[in-house]
Amino acid sequence: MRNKIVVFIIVLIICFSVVLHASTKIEFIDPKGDDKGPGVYTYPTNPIYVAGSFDLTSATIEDKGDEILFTVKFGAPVSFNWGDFWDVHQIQIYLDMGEGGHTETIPGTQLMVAPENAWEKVIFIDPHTVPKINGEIDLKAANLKEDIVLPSKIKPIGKSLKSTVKKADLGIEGEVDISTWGYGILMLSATGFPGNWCVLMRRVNEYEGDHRFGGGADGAGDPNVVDLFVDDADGSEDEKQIQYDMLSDYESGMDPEDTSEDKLATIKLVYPKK
Ligand SMILES: [Ca+2]
Ligand SMILES: [Ca+2]
Ligand SMILES: [Ca+2]
Repeated sequence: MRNKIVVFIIVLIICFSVVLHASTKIEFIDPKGDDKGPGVYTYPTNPIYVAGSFDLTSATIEDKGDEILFTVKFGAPVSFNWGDFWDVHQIQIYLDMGEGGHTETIPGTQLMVAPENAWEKVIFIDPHTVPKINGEIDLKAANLKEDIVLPSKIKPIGKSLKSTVKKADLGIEGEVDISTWGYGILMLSATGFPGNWCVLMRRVNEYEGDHRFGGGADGAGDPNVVDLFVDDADGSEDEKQIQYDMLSDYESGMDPEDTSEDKLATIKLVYPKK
């Protein structure tokens, strides 16, 4: 009888810890209508860039045991006209998982991360094939290659992209508390014909074009990021201005191949626990 009670208690503890473990879920919210980078970016004019496509609305990060599920939502449904897997979105999720890390971002993003938020891994969510993505990383971001992580599975559905990432691919062994990490979730646009130094992201120019965002610079100093989560990521209206201020603090020359006059903007990541 006593043994049965002990077994019962052990089973209870296991069930309870599984429930606790599976319940680690983080939610971020972003205000609507701030899909204009530093406040002045405009969409490309081609109708494939549907209004709201790049407007982040929310994100959840769920600990699923051996995997982490990242769900990023935005203001218009994903479309499937020309991309290998979907059309226009590229999402990068920078993770500050501990001391130290990188402050530069994937080439072509044209941002820095604040040193106190330096990142260990970035999840790269892009509609091109894995060989194409890896080829671009080898060519343009070899120094970051081991810290750029591709999801094991991506599901484009409705107004969202759901990406499954193996913990092993993040270098994690054993227990981890994902609510202690910092998150930099950026919305860009993907292109199969990027600039020489850009890893598959679409560039922002001074004036918008068929497939170019407008409101930035023709040089390389302006961030090619249309929206991101900032501050507490609770979706309050003041987060729009915080984003605009962060992303507008750049200087750019006129020549995209000459970066000597450029000063990149610096972003801060979002932390669930403060
Ligand atoms: Ca938004
Ligand atoms: Ca770090
Ligand atoms: Ca935002």
